[in-house]
Amino acid sequence: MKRELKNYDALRFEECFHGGHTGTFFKIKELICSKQTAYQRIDIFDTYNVGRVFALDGIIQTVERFEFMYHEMLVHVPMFSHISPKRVLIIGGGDGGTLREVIRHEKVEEAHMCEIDEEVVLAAKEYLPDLSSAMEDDRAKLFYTDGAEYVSNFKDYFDVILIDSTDPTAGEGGNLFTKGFYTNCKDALTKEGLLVAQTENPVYDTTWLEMAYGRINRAFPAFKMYKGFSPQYPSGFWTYTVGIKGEGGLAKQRNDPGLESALGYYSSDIHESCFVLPPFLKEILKKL
Ligand code: AG3
Repeated sequence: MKRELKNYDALRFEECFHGGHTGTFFKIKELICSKQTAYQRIDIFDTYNVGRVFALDGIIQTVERFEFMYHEMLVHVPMFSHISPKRVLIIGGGDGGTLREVIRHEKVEEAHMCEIDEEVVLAAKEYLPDLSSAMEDDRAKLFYTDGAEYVSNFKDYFDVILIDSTDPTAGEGGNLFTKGFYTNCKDALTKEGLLVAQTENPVYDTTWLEMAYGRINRAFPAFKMYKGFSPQYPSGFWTYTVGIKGEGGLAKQRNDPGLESALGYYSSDIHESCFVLPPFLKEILKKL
């Protein structure tokens, strides 16, 4: 007789982080897609309580129920800090969550998304419709090539650049993060342009955070870190680093009541408070 699969005997997915001594697990309700591409391994599965999960080389990229917290913070902090962001470049971001938030800003005329692995985009279109919907928008322009190379073709063009990469140690993330890359990003930005990169958690292993922060710091005249809560990733405490090209700071420049009332994490208060960092983290940054 066929026995129904119960939550307690389901298969499980584990992301092991930082030496393999700690990690996050999800019980798998149904495996949706699992494939090796030319660049990395894609896994998408359904869970019992947090919707679908999308991972690259075993590193969690998106958890449907929580992804809004990460994507809203990556996008709306720089987008509301810029007086008029018309041209935006996303590097990575193949699941479409970042693009979706960018497209919500009516002033945006062009949103380029440069994702090296087209298979990620195809999988997101098929299996993650809530994230990938904005890919159909007329203002969205999708490119499947190396982000570092793509950005080097532009001078004084983008108002905001968003780096929505996977971990530098996983898949294709690694080659994006040289000082030369950040300098090319600065050159591709307009006078008051802003770059934001997700810079991982400040808790388990801060090697990557320190490296990215240090390099953005050297490539841009001004820079700042902010924090957000992102339960889908290790520790839930997430950091973002901004490179500021012009004179404008990072105060909120505009109100958009229609958009803001539809958001679940970002707000004017969050915008102001996210730049307040705890002493232990300031201590780490002081050394860089
Ligand atoms: N970008 C950030 C992935 C990093 C997650 N790190 C981890 N799970 N250890 C994800 C892309 C979402 N659009």
